[in-house]
Amino acid sequence: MKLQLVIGNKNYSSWSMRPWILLRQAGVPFEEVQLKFEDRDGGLRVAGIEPYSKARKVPVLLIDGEPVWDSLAIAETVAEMHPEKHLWPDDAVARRVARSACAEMHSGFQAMRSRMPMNIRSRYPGKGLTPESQKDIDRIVALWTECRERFGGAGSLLFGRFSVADAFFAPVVMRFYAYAVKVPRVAQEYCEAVQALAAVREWCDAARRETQFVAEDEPYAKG
Ligand SMILES: N[C@@H](CCC(=O)N[C@@H](CS)C(=O)NCC(=O)O)C(=O)O
Repeated sequence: MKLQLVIGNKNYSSWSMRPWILLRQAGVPFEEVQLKFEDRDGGLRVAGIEPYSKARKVPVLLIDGEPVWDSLAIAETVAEMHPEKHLWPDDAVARRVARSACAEMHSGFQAMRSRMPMNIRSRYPGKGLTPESQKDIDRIVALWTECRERFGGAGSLLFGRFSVADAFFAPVVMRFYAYAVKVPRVAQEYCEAVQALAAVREWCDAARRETQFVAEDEPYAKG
């Protein structure tokens, strides 16, 4: 089966980062198709997305040319295609919590998302911190703490070993780094564990080499 993952700019595209980290860290071979964001009419579009997805958003996973769009659908599909990789926790209770955590991440945290857009090559300590984004951060820290305490025993990630949940929260870890968000020790250690993953290091190295400036994702850049 031929897998192609269509992604946006590695520096900015938090949604694209999730399935890319999932596939790469799990050792599932895929071809990367990278498209570029364009600022257009006060918004953002993905240049050249039309042949890949009617939804016109990245990421898209093409399986023998057939698109799976939306990062959550892609993650479920990859986990289903590779049961031997145990991409969801084996324990049924842990698996329910992992799915809930991913769904909460997928549909929530709008204040943190909009005030602290992912920007891997930049550092804006303290920017974007409002009462609303702090509330999102507090909830994420509480969620991470619960997962680590209840299910993290066997390793340094949310459910011990690597799972879909870590791929989903990797962009949040990079936001916390960019905006120097202060978090308690358990969350800090989790952030370090995610940043040490080979796939995360590879994505971030490539993101730092990108030079394209996308105004829509740069609320704190000068001039
Ligand atoms: N829920 C979608 C969101 C995807 C999304 O919003 N992608 C953004 C880039 S990170 C995009 O393609 N924007 C282009 C547009 O809205 O035209 C997912 O999880 O894949």
